[in-house]
Amino acid sequence: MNYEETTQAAAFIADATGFDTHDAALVLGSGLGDYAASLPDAVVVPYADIPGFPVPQVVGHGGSLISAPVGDGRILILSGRVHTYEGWEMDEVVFGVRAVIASGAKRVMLTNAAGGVNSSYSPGDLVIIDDHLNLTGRNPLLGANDDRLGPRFPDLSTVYTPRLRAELAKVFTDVGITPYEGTYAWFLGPTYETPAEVQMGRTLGADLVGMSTVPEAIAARHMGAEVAGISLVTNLAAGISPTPLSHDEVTETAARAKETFTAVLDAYLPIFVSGSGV
Ligand code: 8IG
Repeated sequence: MNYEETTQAAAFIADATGFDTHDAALVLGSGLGDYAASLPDAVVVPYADIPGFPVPQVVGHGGSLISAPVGDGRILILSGRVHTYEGWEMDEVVFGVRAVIASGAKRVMLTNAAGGVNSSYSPGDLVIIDDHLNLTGRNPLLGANDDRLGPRFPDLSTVYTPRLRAELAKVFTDVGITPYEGTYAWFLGPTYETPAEVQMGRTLGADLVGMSTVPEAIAARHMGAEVAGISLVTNLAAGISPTPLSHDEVTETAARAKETFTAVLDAYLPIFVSGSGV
């Protein structure tokens, strides 16, 4: 079922973009969605046109898939994602990532806005994800396994490929920011955590807390793609921040960090797409 729908979506993407294959993919998180608009010669395909694609219920923006030339290859960018807290099924949450991998992407960069738990971080910092904690009890691979997608018991020893993390760290340094690395804990949401839950996360090894990314990373590794992740710390998590959390704070910080985020992606994507290393 998943395999057929994924393959159909990939066939549609090849047809709609005019490119049989793509090299890599990028998922843009909250507040980071307009990066794709800056890329020249992009082909935009609304999610609503792609068979099987879940369409985010955000007023005025149903999300779109963008195909663009980058360096010596092509990238597919998912601008807009759906979350488990909105009531989407796991299969729907990972549909986009599966479709871009079926379209040829061998590497997937996942980006998100997240709460900072590590006290070294400040709002506006970018952090390279080095590992994750799945604290939700959900998993996109629950249920019968389709061996055409990947193995029954995927190894998750290196979800976030060390080589890609090292390349990103070098790019962070080159653009003049600290190459923080951190472990991302997936909480279901939609509530932000209580201070006690943030302390629990800290005790368990979390540096970041958020409501996305982990299911996509799992589905991508299942299919054999390599994964890189970047979190934008938009707020300090509850109990670490002296003030209550608000979505407005998140949006404002994302807007302020846009320049740095753009600088990192502009410098790194050609390397990421070529797969050749730094
Ligand atoms: I942005 O503090 C953002 N997303 N779970 N906690 C969780 N998700 C988030 C947070 C946060 N900030």
